[in-house]
Amino acid sequence: MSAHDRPSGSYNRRTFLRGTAATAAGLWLAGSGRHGWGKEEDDADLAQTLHVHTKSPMNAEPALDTLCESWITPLDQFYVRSHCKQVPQVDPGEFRITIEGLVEDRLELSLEQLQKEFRRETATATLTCAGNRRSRFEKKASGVQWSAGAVGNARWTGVRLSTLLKKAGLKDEAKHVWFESVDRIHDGNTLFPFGGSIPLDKAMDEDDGIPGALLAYEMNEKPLPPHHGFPVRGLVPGYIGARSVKWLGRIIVSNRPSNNHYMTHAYRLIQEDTEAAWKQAEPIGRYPINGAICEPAADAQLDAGTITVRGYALPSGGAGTTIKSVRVSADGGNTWTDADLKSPSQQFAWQLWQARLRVTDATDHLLMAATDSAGEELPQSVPWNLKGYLYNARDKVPVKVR
Ligand SMILES: Nc1nc2c(c(=O)[nH]1)N[C@H]1C(S)=C(S)[C@@H](COP(=O)(O)O)O[C@H]1N2
Ligand SMILES: [Mo]
Repeated sequence: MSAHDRPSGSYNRRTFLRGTAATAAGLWLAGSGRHGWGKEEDDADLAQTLHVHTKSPMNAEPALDTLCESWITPLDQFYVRSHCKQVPQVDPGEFRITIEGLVEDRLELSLEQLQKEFRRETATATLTCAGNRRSRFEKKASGVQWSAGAVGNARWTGVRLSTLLKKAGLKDEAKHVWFESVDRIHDGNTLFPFGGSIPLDKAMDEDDGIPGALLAYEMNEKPLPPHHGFPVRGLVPGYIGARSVKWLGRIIVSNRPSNNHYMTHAYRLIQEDTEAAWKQAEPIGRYPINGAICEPAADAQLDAGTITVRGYALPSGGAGTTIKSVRVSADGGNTWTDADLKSPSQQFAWQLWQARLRVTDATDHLLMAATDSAGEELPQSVPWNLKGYLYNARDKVPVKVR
């Protein structure tokens, strides 16, 4: 049943829901001095704290020195990566999410039901775009030329996906869980929603208290901001950002991976844009280890002597994996200095680090290496791919020393 053909008997309840949810959202909007969802005000706010690559769709990242100041990334420092030209405006009172497909009982839930009828769970997890650090490829890859700021760490609060799937009841053939957004993306003359899927095993993973996936309605204890998926988004710890679908509308349980454009013709590692190449490559799920030097900035002027180097390292996205070590070098990798790990060490979350490093007038770049507890390390180089995904080589920052 859609919002349009609901029997009139449910009118009072819907009006009531709209009232309470809108009041909650209204308080937040008033508190932040905003007047609407996804309007020009939000874009102007973002542009004050983020470097905007493109405005429509909104693609923006923070300055690296500010980014690595805080283990939990403040909302106004959190990168935005959207494919739709306009932020969908969802009335929180009208919002319904459906769980359908290979389930015993189709569910249709309001925001209020999600928030009141299911246990509230909070998970700290780092979200990273598969295109983070794309601009570092020597041969330019297509897409937004991200520096190393398409990554952020937040506390996500919502409902475990597994809880909803269990309530709906899974059929035997169920193997994958699809997420579909309410946004509509133009490509040539077709219009389609953003979407993606994860294997059912990941969705049902409840190890160590960290959910395999969350339907998040809060980010750092605030309602999700419009650009980050208000009112509800998927959040899949350990997977590339593209699988954490914003402005969530439908969840579909299936026996095969989603056939959404962003599963079949994006977020795969290909060398040339042919049907055969897309078919042959696998959709990217888990992200590999990554990391970057956030300070000093590229081309910084330094005095010879001991300097402070800071940055982040993200362990590969497997359960239980944490960063083991970070090292930096001022002489092209001949000698290395261990960095101090400065933040909590958690699976699915980045590690902030800092090192004191001697630079001389022979130093023309700084290098960073890292390893994680799953045995992954930042590679010396990354083979180019057409769409510029998963660049995770040792970071190399050019500097000038006097
Ligand atoms: N509906 C929808 N969900 C989406 C996207 C999008 O364009 N539309 N972008 C994805 C990508 S590629 C990334 S990296 C993350 C970015 O989330 P953020 O903008 O909250 O940082 O959202 C993902 N979810
Ligand atoms: Mo992304």
